[in-house]
Parts: sequence; C-alpha cells; structure tokens
Amino acid sequence: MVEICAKAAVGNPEELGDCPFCQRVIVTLKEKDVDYQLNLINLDDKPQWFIDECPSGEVPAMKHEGRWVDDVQIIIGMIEEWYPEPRLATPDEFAEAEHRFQNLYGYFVGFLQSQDPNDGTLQGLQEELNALDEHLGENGPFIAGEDFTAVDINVVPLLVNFIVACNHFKDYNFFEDMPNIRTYCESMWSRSSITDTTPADEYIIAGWEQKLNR
Ligand SMILES: N[C@@H](CCC(=O)N[C@@H](CS)C(=O)NCC(=O)O)C(=O)O
Repeated sequence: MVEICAKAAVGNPEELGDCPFCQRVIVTLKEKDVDYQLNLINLDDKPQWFIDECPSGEVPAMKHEGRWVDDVQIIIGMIEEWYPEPRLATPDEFAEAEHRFQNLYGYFVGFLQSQDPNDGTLQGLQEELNALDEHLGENGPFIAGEDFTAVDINVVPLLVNFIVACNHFKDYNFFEDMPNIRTYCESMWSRSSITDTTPADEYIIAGWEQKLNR
C-alpha cells in the first residue's frame, strides 16, 4: 500500500483538486492497479501533521521509509521501479517528445497569467499545441505510438485542466484548431484512470481563480 498526499479542491476539501502533478501520480497508480491511501491536503489550511512531516508543503507527496518524497518526477520513477507491470515508462525514442510536451505546463500558465494579448504567450502556446497536434497525427493514437505511456499521463492532465481554464478565463478553445488533440482527449474519456481523477470544471476554475489572483 502506497500513501500519498494530493491537493484538495478549492472550496471542497473532500474532493480531489486541480493539481495536474497530483493527477499524474494517481493515474500512474491506477494504471498499475496499486492500492493507495490518499490524503487530500487543503493547501489553504494545511494540516499540522503535513506541515511537520513535509516541510516543503508541496503536493504531490509520497511516503517512503517514513519520509515524504515531494518531487513528481522522482515519485513517478519510484512507482515504476516498485511496480514494473504494466511498464509505463516512455520508450527512449520518444524522449524528446516527452521533454518537449511536458513543458506545455509553463506555456499554459504563461498564457493564463498574461495581461497583454500581444506579449507572445498565446502564440508560444499555439506553437507548442500545433507541434503536439502534428505529432499525434503522425504517431498516434498515443504520444508514444501504439501504447499509453508515462508521457500521456504527464500531458493529459495538463490538457484536461487547461482546456477548462483557457475557455473560462481567456475564451480560448484550443480544441477548435487541433483535431488530433481533440480526438486524443476524447479517447481519454473512456479511460477510467483519467475520468476518475479529473476534477469537476468548477474546481478547476476555482483553483485557477485563486492562483491568478495571488
Ligand atoms: N515540487 C513539486 C511542485 C508541484 C506543485 O507545484 N504543487 C503545488 C500544487 S499544484 C503545490 O504543492 N503548491 C504548494 C502550495 O500551494 O502551498 C513537483 O513535484 O514538481
């Protein structure tokens, strides 16, 4: 049994919140059918035990030998090592794609935070989404070809969170011009590891409202 901490929804500490990194950890555990104990952490009112045991105060976190590991990349690596079946590590030939598309997070955040429509953040984001769309068109159905792998588990939580946030805060629907991304995301809705861990739109919006107003 693995013990993890993940972000609780803003406004509802009983539900999983809008942290794509936390979603990535939980999807990995679900895909590998690993039992886990989930501690939902209200980041606005962190429990004292969490502050004491996990000084960075960041989620996701996973317990290992009495300590909390709080780096998502390391957590994913440990899960892959402890539970090798089914193998989810992205094949080496797609390492470059993995590296590129995990950076989508920064492009999305830059765009959402931007106050100036001409500062290039939208253009930068569109270039990256176009690259993903083309990549999926050439390599699909998944980012690494025939198999659902870690790079999908990294990118899908970004897409499902940010489609809602971009629509709501910027009136930008990136599905409109990206047919392969749309098909890809639609195929994810039949995957229970994704649907079970995707927060309701209201929690995604509440989470981003808070981050954008900080
Ligand atoms: N160290 C983390 C960072 C992940 C992260 O940014 N988590 C946010 C939630 S989405 C967090 O815990 N923020 C702390 C806070 O808001 O107090 C990683 O694995 O990359």
